[in-house]
Amino acid sequence: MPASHTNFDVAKVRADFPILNQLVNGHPLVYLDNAATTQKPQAVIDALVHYYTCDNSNVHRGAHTLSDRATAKFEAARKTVAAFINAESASQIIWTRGSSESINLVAASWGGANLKSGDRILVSALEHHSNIVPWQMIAEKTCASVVPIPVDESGTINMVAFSALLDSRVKMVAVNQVSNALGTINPVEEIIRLAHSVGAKVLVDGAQAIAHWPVDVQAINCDFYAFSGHKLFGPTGIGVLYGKRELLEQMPPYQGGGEMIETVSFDGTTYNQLPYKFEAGTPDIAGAIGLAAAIDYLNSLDRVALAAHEDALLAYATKKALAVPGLKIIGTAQSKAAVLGFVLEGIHPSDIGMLLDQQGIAVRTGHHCAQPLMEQYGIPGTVRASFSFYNTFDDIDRLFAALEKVRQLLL
Ligand code: C6P
Repeated sequence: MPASHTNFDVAKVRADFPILNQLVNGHPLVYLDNAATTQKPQAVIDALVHYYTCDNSNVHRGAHTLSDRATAKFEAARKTVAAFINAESASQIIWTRGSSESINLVAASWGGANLKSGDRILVSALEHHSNIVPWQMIAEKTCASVVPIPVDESGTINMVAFSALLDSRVKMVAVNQVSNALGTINPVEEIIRLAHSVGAKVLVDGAQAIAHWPVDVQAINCDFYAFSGHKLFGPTGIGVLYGKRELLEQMPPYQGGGEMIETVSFDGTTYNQLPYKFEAGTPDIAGAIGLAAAIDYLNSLDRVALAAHEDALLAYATKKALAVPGLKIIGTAQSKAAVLGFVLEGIHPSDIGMLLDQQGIAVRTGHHCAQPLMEQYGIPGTVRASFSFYNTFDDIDRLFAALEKVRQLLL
């Protein structure tokens, strides 16, 4: 099978990711766990090494050259992110530790200030725990309630049921753009339009979408958008929260500490302007710079070609999966991105994961932090192969050849 079925030059991009070129358990690594975290191109590794070798310093504080340099790069990274998602201004980009912290920030700060008894927060049944639990926590404090938006057998949000849930009690709708467990692409523009028609705000969890196609927060008109750097070829420990300016301005700080204040006295404290109001303490400076390097790298590639390649990988893997006796694909929505989840009759997903690993193939198994969804399917978990643009058709052939060995061994 050729490395690429499209014009996209996979071999060229693979050379940018040194980690891919290694043996695991005596076999060339096949990395199919990109929904958990993506690998890092050399440009990101170089940016981190350069920062710690030449520029390391604290930001916004020091009266010296290194601090000035670190601050300039850190703030330039914020502008890079703003341009990448087409935010109106860099001041609407809040650095966090990742998608989870971004959602927790909105739930605690916006939710704490705006929710009251009887209010409703709608979250889809497809959500990652990070887009369920923070809402449950704030609902408990404010006497609001979290109501699931039903999802059908294919893993598609039931838009009729969603519309029926919308009324003046709904204050927040929190949905992912792509489901991490199934790969379903949700119609976020339509969800946002409908939610806004009853005055609700919308948070989009972009953790699984951001790596796959260009996101335009103004075009989709979301109120908040959350994502993690490590799922976008950047470092772990850095994430992003975008918010509409008027909402961020009204929201109280999330955490207290250095940087988020304007003045502090025992008579009272005033808070810094956006985005610093939400950034207590020394941030992940290297992480922000590394994330900007990842975005620059991605921008240097043809993103239309990347997306087409990933779509072709998913179609090819789906076709192969359908030919495996006893295999059931979990997640068959019409619109899907880069995720193939499945169960194999008679074999536990974690046994499959372990035996694939012995053949050099990295997948994730389990509930994928989406227990309510697994409960709906009546399964403890799935095997999940998730693709990125550096995967090849040969990777997929290797996956299914290894799976056949697992079947022969255990059935
Ligand atoms: N999903 C997966 O293997 P953090 O951990 O904060 O970077 O991202 C949390 C998160 C939020 N929303 C979605 C849709 C996600 O997929 C994730 C992370 C990983 O599916 C790790 S559990």
